Amino acid sequence: MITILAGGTGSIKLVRGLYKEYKDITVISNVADNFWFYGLYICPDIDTIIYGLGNILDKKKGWGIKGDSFNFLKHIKEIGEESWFGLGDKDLTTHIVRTKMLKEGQKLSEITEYFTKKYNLPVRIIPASNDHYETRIITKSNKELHLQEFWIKYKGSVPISDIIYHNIGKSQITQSINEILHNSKIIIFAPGNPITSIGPIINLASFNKIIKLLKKKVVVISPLISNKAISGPSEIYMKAKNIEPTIKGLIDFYSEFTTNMIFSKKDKKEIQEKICKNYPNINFHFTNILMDTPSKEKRLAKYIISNLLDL
Ligand code: FO1
Repeated sequence: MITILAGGTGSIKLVRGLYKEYKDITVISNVADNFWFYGLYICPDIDTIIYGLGNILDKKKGWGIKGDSFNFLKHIKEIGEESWFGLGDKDLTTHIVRTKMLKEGQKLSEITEYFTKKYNLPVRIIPASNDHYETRIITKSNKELHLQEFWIKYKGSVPISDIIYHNIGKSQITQSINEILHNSKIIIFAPGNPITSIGPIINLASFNKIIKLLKKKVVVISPLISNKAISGPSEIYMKAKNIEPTIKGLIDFYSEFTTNMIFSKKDKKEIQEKICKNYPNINFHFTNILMDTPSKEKRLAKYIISNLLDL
């Protein structure tokens, strides 16, 4: 089995590539960007994986359902209510059904399995936790904003002083995760935001303990090329956590969790000449990690399967 830690809108590209090349796939999804909106429980990262593998994802936006309409959102705006979060009409179906099932007492992992079956996806998608904890941005004026509010409502324009995972200390990993991690041939950290997509998973106390013991089979794919995020606000969030927003900062951040990291060939010279001597326990691999076409998604998946499956 290959297990992939995923979150954000970039991870699905790798999940999609691997899913085409290898049949026994488990995705552990970030849940710390989940939030309540209009009484509905929204789980963007889980939905991106489901829609992406179900081939209905709006690939241009990277989230939501392709060709969706936004009549609900338009109308709620017309009556003067909050409309900053782009809930599409078809997408609403997922949030309504999920919220109903949650209120009936089902766990998020059970609900996610239900959707996986509805869309006939032969993968396991496991929420990192069935408990609600959330990534919050602490602003310089000392306000706490949910990640979605910061990034979408305020368009990332508010000065940040810190980022926290609110309630993580009281949250448990989903029960099946321990066995899944132990049974995996490799555990891949998708090229997601280290602070808001992968960070919330690996900082769950029991996850953290297990993954450090299994670091020999962890493979991290860099979300940065030439010290720039491939997409999204990785650098902003790394800076807020006092992590140098560079390849070096990224290696430092992940060094306690992994012995294998994949970077773009463009970073080979810098890493080999200046960085790798400080990290003797990490094997650095170089290939083309940009996945802007389906064939590049498959190419990276093939690279991983041929070079890193038997660690
Ligand atoms: N991202 C945006 O930038 N604007 C939106 O209005 C928006 C709506 C949305 C609705 C459903 C969904 O599943 C995802 C949505 N996203 C939107 C993406 C989402 O905020 C991020 O991808 C993740 O939370 C990052 O982990």
